[in-house]
Amino acid sequence: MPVATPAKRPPKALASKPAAPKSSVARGVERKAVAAAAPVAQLTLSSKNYSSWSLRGWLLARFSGIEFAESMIAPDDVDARRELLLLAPSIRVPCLTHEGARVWNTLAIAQYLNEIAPHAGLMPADRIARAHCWSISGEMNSGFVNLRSALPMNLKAHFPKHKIWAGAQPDIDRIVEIWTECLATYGGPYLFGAQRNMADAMYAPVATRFLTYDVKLNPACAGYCQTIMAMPEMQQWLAAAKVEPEEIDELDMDF
Ligand SMILES: N[C@@H](CCC(=O)N[C@@H](CS)C(=O)NCC(=O)O)C(=O)O
Repeated sequence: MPVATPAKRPPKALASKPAAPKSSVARGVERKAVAAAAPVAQLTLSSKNYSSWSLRGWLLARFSGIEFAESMIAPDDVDARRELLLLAPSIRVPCLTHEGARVWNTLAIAQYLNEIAPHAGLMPADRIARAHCWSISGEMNSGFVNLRSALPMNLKAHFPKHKIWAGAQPDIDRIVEIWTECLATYGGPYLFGAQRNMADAMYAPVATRFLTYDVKLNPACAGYCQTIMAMPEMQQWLAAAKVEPEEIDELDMDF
């Protein structure tokens, strides 16, 4: 489980429940256990409601099974941005630091996590499936610009009957084609079969957008969106996003 270390504003959703009083011996044992288990990895993120790349990086880290601390940077915090520059020259999130390594691109994070947690199944074991997985993950990383700008991630919002801008439709059509082919080839419920992997982390924020903006999908793709939303990690992220205080007005209106 990740440990939250907020940089400036503590995310309320991550506050832990008050614990029952413990004896001093029990507290000592607990302190040692906490010290031994302190995560060596730190994942820098911004908004849980709006930052789709943060969600991708966080899902990858959770799928990998590594222990990590979250460091939250408010999107409008100039000082925090300066600190981020020391970690990520791109001044973008997500950024992972781990045992001297700094990794600041989602695909690079996936590759790095796969190296340190090779048995977590972040990438398919089969060479041909792995090539397919990298190809569609790369397509997400570098493409679908119209979809990303026309339908920004906003987990708190729901815009039923949203009118999709025609420029975004080819992106939606291509994603439907990718998902339909994967689900038919590997048998679902995830893109590469029974085990969720890098590709599911890459496309998870697309599933949320399709639901937020009421995008009409074929039954296989609609089912895939539900599979993504039902993942326990996704539920945890959504719960934290829903109580985040930051609001970006332009993204909250029905446009
Ligand atoms: N393809 C990049 C995209 C990273 C990205 O665009 N991150 C956004 C957050 S959603 C960001 O940090 N934008 C700069 C900002 O918020 O100021 C990656 O894989 O990490």
